[in-house]
Amino acid sequence: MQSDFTFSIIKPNAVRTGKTGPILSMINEAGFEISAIKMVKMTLSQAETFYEVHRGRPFFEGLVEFMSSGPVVVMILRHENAIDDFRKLIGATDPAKAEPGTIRKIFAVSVQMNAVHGSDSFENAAKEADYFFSGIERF
Ligand code: IDP
Ligand code: MG
Repeated sequence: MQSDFTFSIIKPNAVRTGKTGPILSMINEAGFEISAIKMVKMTLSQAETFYEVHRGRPFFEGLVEFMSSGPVVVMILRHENAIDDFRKLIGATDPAKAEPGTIRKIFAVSVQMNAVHGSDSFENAAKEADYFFSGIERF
């Protein structure tokens, strides 16, 4: 489905190693407009809620532990066809399979620590944006 916004997270590994600026710069150069942004540190239980759809998968526990291990940058990004275009900009989940020049290819250190999250559908983008941002925090 077409959508004019998506939701993204710069994951703890990337924030911790000083990649926030370079990643924001790539997002900016690709033409996405930041319509909400802040830094948060999720509790384990908040990360579990965010990744609820993956509960039961073999990687779930490691993932939520990782995502609550340090601050992340959460944002709402505007662009025509935002969801698909942003997934193209970040590349495949597994950085080994990501296209050259994608954010994950450049900044991921493993499948788990793959630098960024991008919503996979309009419904999830709306839900994820609402999970982190109140009305007065988005423009
Ligand atoms: P996506 O982030 O590309 O949408 P999902 O399948 O939704 O990928 O998985 C959510 C996140 O869970 C991934 O971004 C990655 O951090 C982690 N993950 C997915 N599959 C694996 C795996 O096989 N091993 C370790 N972590 C994984
Ligand atoms: Mg996903």
